[in-house]
Amino acid sequence: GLNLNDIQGDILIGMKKKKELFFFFSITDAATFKSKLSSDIKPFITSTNQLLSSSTQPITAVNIAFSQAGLTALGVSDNLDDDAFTNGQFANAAKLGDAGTTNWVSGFAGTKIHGVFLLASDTVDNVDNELANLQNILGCSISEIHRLAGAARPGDQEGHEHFGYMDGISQPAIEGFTQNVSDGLGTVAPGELLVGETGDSLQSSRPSWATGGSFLVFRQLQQMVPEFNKFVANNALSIPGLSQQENEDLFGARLFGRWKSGAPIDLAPLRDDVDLAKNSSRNNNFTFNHPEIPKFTLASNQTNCPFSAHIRKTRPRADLGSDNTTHHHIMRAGIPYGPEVTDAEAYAQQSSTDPALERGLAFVAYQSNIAQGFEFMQEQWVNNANFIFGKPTPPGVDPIIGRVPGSAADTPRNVSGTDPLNPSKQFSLDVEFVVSRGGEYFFSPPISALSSVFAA
Ligand code: N7H
Repeated sequence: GLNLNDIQGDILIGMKKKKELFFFFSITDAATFKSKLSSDIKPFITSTNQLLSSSTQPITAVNIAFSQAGLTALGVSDNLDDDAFTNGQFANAAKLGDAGTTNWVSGFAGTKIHGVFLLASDTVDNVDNELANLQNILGCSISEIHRLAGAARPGDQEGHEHFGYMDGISQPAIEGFTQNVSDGLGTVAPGELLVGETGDSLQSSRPSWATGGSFLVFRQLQQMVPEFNKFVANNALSIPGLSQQENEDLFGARLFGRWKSGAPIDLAPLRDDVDLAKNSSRNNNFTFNHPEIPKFTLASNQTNCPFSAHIRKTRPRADLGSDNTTHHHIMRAGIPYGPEVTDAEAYAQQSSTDPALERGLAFVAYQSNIAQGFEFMQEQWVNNANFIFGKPTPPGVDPIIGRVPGSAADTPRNVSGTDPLNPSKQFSLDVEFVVSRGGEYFFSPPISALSSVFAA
């Protein structure tokens, strides 16, 4: 079985707190850092087991992860056998489709970042106190490169990301770990998410100390919320019997594959259904196929859900046969960052250029193999206008996060399937709703490694 005392808490279940700080640092004194890490920092690193029971949850949960540059700085020379990790995210920016790296936060550009602390709690004060504690222990052995403060959105928007859609509903269920697997979801082997575990295709070539670790993909993804809202309003559908507002909401929902509530449009194709959204045994119980509908053809029918919808592009379910045999799964653990839209932005229908008003998603994805997980999804599915393959009209790119690699930000991106009355209709998007501000690839090691290979 999995060693849940050794696997860092964020990987399989997420720290799920209202506030989360990502603190990116470089190591300036490796010898001091190593000794503090193994003696004084390690006790603060939160395991999966600690998070699972409310009686052992710390006030502020702490996780730590290292980039390849960080491993090198610490003299950890074992090859983790993941090329994307070894090269770092900056080297892969063009492959991922980022519109150059001019939008990248300067700290992410290059390989300056050695590690990241993830600190999660109910209040900003708790998080700040814990960071001060860690900085006090580490003294001058680290220096700050960048920080990003995430926070759940206020009031009834808690759990929803900045475009207003509920997030975190569909996650891979793990064999032998996830209890109460939702109807409709298959399970994946633990080794798809954890290095060295059953189902890790490179299990035999990983260093043994790395077992139970996971690669953490971090992306700072800026969201252009007023622009998105304006676009949705301007492209309302015209389904008879639906009000103007309903036609607008339906268009937005068809870009994601879920309503703002989280209800899947595959099961609620015309109107939102809040009861369905909240019911965890039903809100993942769909495959995009409808054998119960006479003459329904999976290969060509997108009446319920466009082939290009964000959740269909990132998890095609029946389109690829059995969902759990594709081996392209990630565990998502992101959180929104940045302020709510201001009245002035809403009125102007565009985002302010004030850096203090930047908002988006602090995207976190775990997997045992970055090329098979995040990179495959972004490059082969999301950005590939022909995916899902074999459909009568090319689906186009994912309207939310899809990009045509090598193109400028205002290059039109084609999308089809959004209009159920005319599914072959293509339209072109010349605005980007999600702008990559860059990120880094990290390894979240098993906690035991912090006092063995990392301290040696
Ligand atoms: Fe997505 N969003 O909050 O609007 N995502 N995502 N994502 N995403 C999902 O089903 C969003 C991004 C996946 O299993 C939902 O849990 C935003 C990247 C996957 O059915 C919503 C951004 C990648 C799933 C969003 C963003 C993915 C998923 C529905 C960027 C990987 C699960 C909630 C700012 C390359 C699919 C849910 C499944 C779902 C949003 C980015 C992947 C609402 C705003 C970069 C695998």
